Amino acid sequence: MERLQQLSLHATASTQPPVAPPHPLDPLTTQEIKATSLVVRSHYKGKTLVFNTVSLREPIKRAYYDWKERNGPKPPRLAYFVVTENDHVGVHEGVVDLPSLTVIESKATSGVQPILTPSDLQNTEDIVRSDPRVIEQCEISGIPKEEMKNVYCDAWTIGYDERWGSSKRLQQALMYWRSDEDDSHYSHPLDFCPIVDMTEGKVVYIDVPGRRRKVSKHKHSSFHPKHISEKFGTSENPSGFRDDAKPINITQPEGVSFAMKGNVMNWSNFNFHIGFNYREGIVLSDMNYNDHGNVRPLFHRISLSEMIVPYGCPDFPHQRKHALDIGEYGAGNCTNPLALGCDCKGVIHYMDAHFTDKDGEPLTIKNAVCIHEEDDGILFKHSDFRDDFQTTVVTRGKRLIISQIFTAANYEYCLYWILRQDGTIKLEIRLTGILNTYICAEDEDIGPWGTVVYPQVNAHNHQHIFSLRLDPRIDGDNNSAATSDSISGPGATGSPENAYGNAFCADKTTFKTVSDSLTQPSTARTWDIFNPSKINPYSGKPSSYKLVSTFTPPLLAKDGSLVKKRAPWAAWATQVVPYKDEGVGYGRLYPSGDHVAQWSGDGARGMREWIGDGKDQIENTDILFFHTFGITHFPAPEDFPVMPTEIFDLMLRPRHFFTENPCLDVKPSYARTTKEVKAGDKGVDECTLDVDKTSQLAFTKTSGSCCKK
Ligand code: ABN
Ligand code: CU
Repeated sequence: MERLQQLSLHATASTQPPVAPPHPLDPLTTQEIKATSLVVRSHYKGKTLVFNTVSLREPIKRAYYDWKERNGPKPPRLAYFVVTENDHVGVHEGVVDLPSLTVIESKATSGVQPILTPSDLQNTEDIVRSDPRVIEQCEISGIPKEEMKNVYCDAWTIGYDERWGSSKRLQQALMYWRSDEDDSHYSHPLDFCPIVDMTEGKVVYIDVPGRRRKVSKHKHSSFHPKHISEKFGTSENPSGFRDDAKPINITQPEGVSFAMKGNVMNWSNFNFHIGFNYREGIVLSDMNYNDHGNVRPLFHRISLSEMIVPYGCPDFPHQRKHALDIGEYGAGNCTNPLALGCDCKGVIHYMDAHFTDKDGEPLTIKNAVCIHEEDDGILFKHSDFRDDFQTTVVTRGKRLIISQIFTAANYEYCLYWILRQDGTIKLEIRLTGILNTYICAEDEDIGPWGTVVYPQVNAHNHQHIFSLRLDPRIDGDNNSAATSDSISGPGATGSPENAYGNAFCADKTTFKTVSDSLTQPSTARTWDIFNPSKINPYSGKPSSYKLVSTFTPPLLAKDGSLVKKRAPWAAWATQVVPYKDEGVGYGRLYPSGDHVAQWSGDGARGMREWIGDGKDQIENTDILFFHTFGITHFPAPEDFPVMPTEIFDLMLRPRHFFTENPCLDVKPSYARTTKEVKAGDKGVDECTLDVDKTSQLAFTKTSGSCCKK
């Protein structure tokens, strides 16, 4: 308490506002976080506060472009905060104006709880281990009380449990046992689930199943090098690792071909701002493409706005396992520091991420965002068969990758935002880490709801479903969206309109209202986001970005389920709503609501509110395009004890945006015209010019020469 008083005295004494970073979308600096918490402390003087969130309140879109494009003033520098107070359950949130060091908005919201931070999850194990009723349950499971130090739990938000609703700030503790500190505990789940009141710091209930299962006596299944050595090591090869580990090194002798001015990236005609926040993690904003001097807007903002991992076991209390990892924990809060040479290879630029700790002190994750380039294979190529393919052009591409990795207790999500030189924007997700597991008895029939991935380990079926939020600005603020279906031509084979039966075309249906935009995927479906006022002079079609996304599983939870109530957006592949400056992050950011933890799913929040009666007009106006994608995961033994990365992706491709291949101006690696071939001229040859000094033949000593002479 003494420390708190000291800090609040400091708050009133501090008159100097922190220096703002250069760009209005730059995340808060550590000084700004500290200044915010001092102001907040003095605002709530006398209260015992726990800091939960201090993050940039981004400027509203109009204010941003007034500054950026219309010579207007710099938008106000604002910090958004959430604190909890011991005598009030719910969310205390507000906004601090940093230049004046004043709280300009504050409110208390009940019916929900704030996002859980890593620090909220760190004490739970100690609380659980020392609770006498948990010790008793461990004894029933076959773990004597002297062994409590070997009992572990993954602390999850309770999601929503109607026995308590949102009246207390609760966690469910998914229980496990290790025989040794270095074990992976996921091969030894326990069968009961304590509920912990975070404010009281105590266990309030324990869910105990009807059928008891003793902890498994099988050896732990782990994956660290010492366990691999124990498992596979031989006297000739004690490590047990495969003997094929020749290094693959990446060389970029001249460094990178991107430039960063603060957080603003310039790369191969793309220009955009890279932001990062506690919740969405990486945010790409104000993205433009320089089309031979004409700077054309693409997207105002791109981010992952929510996700849900619903599990499919119908038995109580497994219905509670449906983590909304972005809204309940934060892809930013859970982000990893990345290591050069392992997480990221090549020439890397890193960005740190700054959050608040529970005392309002800045907390920094070093190297949270990795920015680098990779060779991207062939960008385009054509050879002429007339001279045995000697007339040729082959141009290699490179790609820019902005990535982060976050840990959601058991799983790792590796997020790669990838730009290609043809204007394509890709998102690739690599899912790794460990399955969430539950115990099964040796003789148990677990039914169709999971897979036995190791003796006595049941991994329940589940889905990993994301919401991609796009705030498009394709050639301007007013955009439309449409489905684009590949369809066979009308009429039967032999009919006048399709005499040979081979006809097919793209059938585009523009969304007029929000209801029209609530679409489902089909095998032949893509979606277009376009500017109806900007027509391509060649194709006569509007300037577009096409969303190509094939990892689009149906939401398997039914109407009335907690999952569908709390993540209504997950039931549609797309939802397009008008942009509005409203909500915690201005501009309809979070489709499961501003505060997700312990939301019952009732009432109109987030996407349900934005859809409303579905009648809002969304044609040729400022729209937000949400896309649901992901995978359904039926676990298998190959996913255990740690899962090899499972990859899923989507892309946004320019279509009718350019008047020709936009990367013709990328220099080829090798090109010869027919005349050059006839005259024996070299043409463009980056191979024999010894530019590529590192390529070589695998089984001879000859180096260079990738190309036929
Ligand atoms: N998957 C649930 C979760 C995420 C982050 C931290 C704890 C639990
Ligand atoms: Cu999974």
